[in-house]
Amino acid sequence: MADDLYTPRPEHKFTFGLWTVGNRGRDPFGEAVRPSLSPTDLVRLLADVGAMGVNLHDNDLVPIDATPPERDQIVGNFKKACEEAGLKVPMATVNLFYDPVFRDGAFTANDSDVRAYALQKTMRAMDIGAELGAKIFVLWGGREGTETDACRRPDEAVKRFREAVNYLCEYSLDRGYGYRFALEAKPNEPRADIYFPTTGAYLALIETLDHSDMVGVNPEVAHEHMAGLNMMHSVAQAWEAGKLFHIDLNDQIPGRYDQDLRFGSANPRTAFWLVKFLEDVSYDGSRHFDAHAYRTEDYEGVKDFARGCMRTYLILKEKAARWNADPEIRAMLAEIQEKNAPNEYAGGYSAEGAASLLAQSFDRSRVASAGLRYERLDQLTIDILLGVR
Ligand code: GLT
Ligand code: MN
Ligand code: MN
Repeated sequence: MADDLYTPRPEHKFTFGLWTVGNRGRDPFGEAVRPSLSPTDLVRLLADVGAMGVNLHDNDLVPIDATPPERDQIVGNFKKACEEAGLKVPMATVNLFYDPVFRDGAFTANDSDVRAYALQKTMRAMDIGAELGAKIFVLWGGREGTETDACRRPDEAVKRFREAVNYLCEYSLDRGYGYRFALEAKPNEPRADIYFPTTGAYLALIETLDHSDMVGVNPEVAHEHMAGLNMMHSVAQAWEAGKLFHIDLNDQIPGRYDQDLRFGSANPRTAFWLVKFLEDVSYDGSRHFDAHAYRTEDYEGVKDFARGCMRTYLILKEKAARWNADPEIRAMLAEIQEKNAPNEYAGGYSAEGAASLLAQSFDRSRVASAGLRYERLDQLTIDILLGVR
C-alpha cells in the first residue's frame, strides 16, 4: 500500500526538462562526467522512471544551426518517440542564454538586431512546442541583466522586455497556438544581477502587459531561495493572483551557487509546506522538476535522482494529508479559527463602520497575554515529518 502511494502515475503530472536528466555534470570547474544521450533516449529514460511528460528548450532538441528540413525531421522523430513512450510535452521554452550572441541579454540587449533575433528564435521555439502539443511557454531571462549598470538603465530594460512579451502574445494569438506564458525569475547567475529578480517582480510587470491574462509565472524553489525568500509564499501570492501557470521544483541551500538539487533533498521542511500548499489548493498544472543529478552519478544514478524527486513529492503529499487529518492539529486550527470572527471592518469601508471602529477600545494586554501555541503546532509538524506521528 505505502509503496503504491509513492509510485508515480500520470495523474501526478510529474515532468522533467530534457536538460535536467540530460545534464552531463559540467560545471565551471570541471568537464562533463556523463556521455551525451539523445533526446529520444532521454524520453525512454523518463518513461522508464514513470514521468508523465518531458519539457524542452528549442536547442535541447534542434541544434541552433539546423536547416529547416533537418529541424522538421528531428521534431517529427521526437514526436513519434514521445507518442511511443506515452509521454506528453506540456511545456516548451527557448534558450536565450547559451549562444554568445546573448552575452548582453536577449530581449533587453542594447543591439536591436540581437533583440530581433531573440524574438525570431522564440517564435521558432513556439512553433516547435506547438507542434509537440505544448500549451505552456516558459521564458527564463537568464542573460537579461548586467555586470555593470553603466551599459543601460534598468527601466529601459523593463520597457524592452514588456515590448517583447507583448509581441510574443500577439504571435501566439495570430497562429492560434493557445499558449499561456510563464515568466521565471532568478536574482543572479549567470549575470551578476538579473532583471526581474523575483516572482513578485514579474507579477508586477504582468499587470502592465497588453495581454496580461495570457501571462503568469513559473517560480523555481532554488531561485527564490537564492534571493533569501520563502518559495511557498511566492507561490501562494502567484496562486492568489491566478498566475501560477507552472512551477520548477528542485532544492537549494541558501547562499550557495545555483545548485538545482533533487527536490526536497536540502530543505525537506520547506518542501513540505510547498507540496501541502499545492495539494491543498488543488493546483492542477505540471509538477516540473528543474534539477539535475550529482556529478558523481552515471545514468543509473540519474534515474535514482529522477525517481527520488517524484518519491519525495509523493511522500510529502501523504504527510500533508496526514497533517490535515491529525485530530490535535485540527483542534488547534479550529481554535485559531475561533479568533477570526467578523468585526467592524470585515464588510469593507463605510463611514459608520469607520466611526464605530475608531470608537472601539481594545484590551491590548488581554489579547497579548495568552500564548499562541505555534511551538506545539510546529513540533507536531516535525513529528509527522520525521515519521513518529
Ligand atoms: C536553465 C535554468 C532554469 C530554467 C530553464 C528554462 S534553463 O537550466 O537554470 O532555471 O528554468 O529556460
Ligand atoms: Mn535553476
Ligand atoms: Mn528553472
